[in-house]
Amino acid sequence: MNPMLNIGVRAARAAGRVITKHMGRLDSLRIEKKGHNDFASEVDREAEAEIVETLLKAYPDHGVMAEESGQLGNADSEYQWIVDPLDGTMNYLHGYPHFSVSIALYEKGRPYQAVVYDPVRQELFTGGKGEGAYLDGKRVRVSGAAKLSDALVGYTYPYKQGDDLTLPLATLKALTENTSGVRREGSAALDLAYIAAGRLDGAWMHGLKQWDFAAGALLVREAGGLVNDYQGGDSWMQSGNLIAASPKVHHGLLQTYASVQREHSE
Ligand code: 2AM
Ligand code: CA
Repeated sequence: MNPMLNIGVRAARAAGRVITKHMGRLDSLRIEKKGHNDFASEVDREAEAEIVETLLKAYPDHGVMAEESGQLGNADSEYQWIVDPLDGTMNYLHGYPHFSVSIALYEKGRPYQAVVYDPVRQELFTGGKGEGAYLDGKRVRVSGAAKLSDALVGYTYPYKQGDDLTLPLATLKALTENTSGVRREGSAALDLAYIAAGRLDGAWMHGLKQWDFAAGALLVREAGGLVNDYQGGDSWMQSGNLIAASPKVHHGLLQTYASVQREHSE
């Protein structure tokens, strides 16, 4: 394994231990409200501190961009770690056992290594640029689903108060009508890892932050899948609006969203 990825895995497992340790005392956690539907707990912070310490101890000259702390370490380094210590915080705070630790390493601004770790199932998804995607050390590929109508797809829309839901709900309706099933499981990083492993055939995601998708998007691409914005371009890295899927399902998702947009611009 790439030595930097190895450190990323060590950091993710350390964060996973913090997360599971506190699962028995969810009622007494200190919770901070960052915005409507947007929470962080002392667990997010403790897990993040564990990750940052592991990464910067091994690589003191690297930079780290972390959800709760922002930029740490050397912002000018060609190596930047993008960290989400607990993706699916809402699930976690409710005791709904579906969340993950997401750690990506960018080299010169491009995705280079990726880890998504599920501390409940103890499943480790890893990948490296040009090296493929792995689940617990075994190579994985996106699904071979040929048609959108056979696809199981994820849908992520973190609602913020005041949002106009017309287009997101029209999209949910179209996905419900045109696929086998829609899942809204609440951890974007894990959805992407599941696409890489062929458990989901694709996903429509809106308004993500870089730490939500940085690791998962690399996993999807390394597993033979596609990640694009809604027009098939690359603006998703800035906007966080993306479609990720196995190639044939990806095409179907792009067409579906295009028709939703057409209907709503008329
Ligand atoms: P989080 O748990 O780290 O916040 C489901 O809502 C998905 O969207 C999760 O991956 C969640 O990540 C992310 N998410 C939740 N609130 C968000 C926000 N305000 N901006 C961007 N992503 C968010
Ligand atoms: Ca997140």
